[in-house]
Amino acid sequence: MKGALENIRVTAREQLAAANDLARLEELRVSLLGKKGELTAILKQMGKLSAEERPVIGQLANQVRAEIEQELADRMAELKDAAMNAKLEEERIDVTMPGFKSMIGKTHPISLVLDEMKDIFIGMGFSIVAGPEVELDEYNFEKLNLPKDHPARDTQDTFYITNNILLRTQTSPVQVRTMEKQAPPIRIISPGRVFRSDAVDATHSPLFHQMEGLVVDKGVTMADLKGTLELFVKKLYGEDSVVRFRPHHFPFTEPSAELDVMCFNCHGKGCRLCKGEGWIEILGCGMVHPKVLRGCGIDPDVYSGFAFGMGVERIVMRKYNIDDLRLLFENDLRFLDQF
Ligand code: 2NM
Repeated sequence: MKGALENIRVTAREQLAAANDLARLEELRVSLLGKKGELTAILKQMGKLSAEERPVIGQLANQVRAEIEQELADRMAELKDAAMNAKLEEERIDVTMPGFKSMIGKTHPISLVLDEMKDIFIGMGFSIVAGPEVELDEYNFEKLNLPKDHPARDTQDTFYITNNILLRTQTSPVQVRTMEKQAPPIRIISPGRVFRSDAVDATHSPLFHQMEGLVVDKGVTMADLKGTLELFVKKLYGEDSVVRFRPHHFPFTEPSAELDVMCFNCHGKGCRLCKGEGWIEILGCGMVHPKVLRGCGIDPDVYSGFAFGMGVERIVMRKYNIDDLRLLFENDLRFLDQF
């Protein structure tokens, strides 16, 4: 029995040294130390030994077992080390190689300006409201005091889907829907995409962005309109901006006006930027027409309101000195990467 144990000790050592991978090591562990292994088989026969022999053989068996376990662990560590070294060698990195430039996304300039504009109105207590881009004629025109025969409805400008379904040409239908749903006080802005059947050129696109706003409450006056919009322009273009309100006409507001800001380039003298005007038009606005309020279920004898609307792209182009609208829609990364 002693001989058998010595034999196991020697052959185990040889086998372990020859094992070249972890699978083979596991095989050896089972065959050497497992329940059906050689060592166990010997220990099972211990009962046959005499009382003097038993502790001697038992001690030797334990020693052999401990040795095999140790050698198994050592060999396993060696193999893992070797595997790691091989992996490191294989994955060796040449730190002198030129790197790859990672492309990091940017916020689109239209979104940058929209975010800035939204923040200004949120700061004044406005909420942001969205609405459908596919609209009913009723909401896009009829309820805004633009009856079927109105010249401003020129069919050439509108993408009709059916006789009474169209792509919204302005975000005003969002204001109409809000007035119908919500009792005053109302203080909202509606930024979003609008659609007009225009040929693409440096200043026209069939899809562009608008931001409109609406305030309805008891006792809202033209003074509220002027104060709110002047504050907006000063936040957007700087505290030293000079604005003027110029009479205008919209079917959905009465009275109506356009807001101009004094040209920041020539300070009113007239230059290329303002096309010799000295002033740059920023937005349209006015007191919501009583017919529009009534049509939305709001009593114009109790409530009044002001509304405004502006094109976002024109503000973006002025802010970043972009002379061709198409640059904003082509998504050329060389252009977009500059913002
Ligand atoms: C503008 C100019 C003036 C406007 C009016 C309304 C509504 F629904 F309240 F009647 N929404 N937006 C409005 C007024 C829009 O855009 C140049």
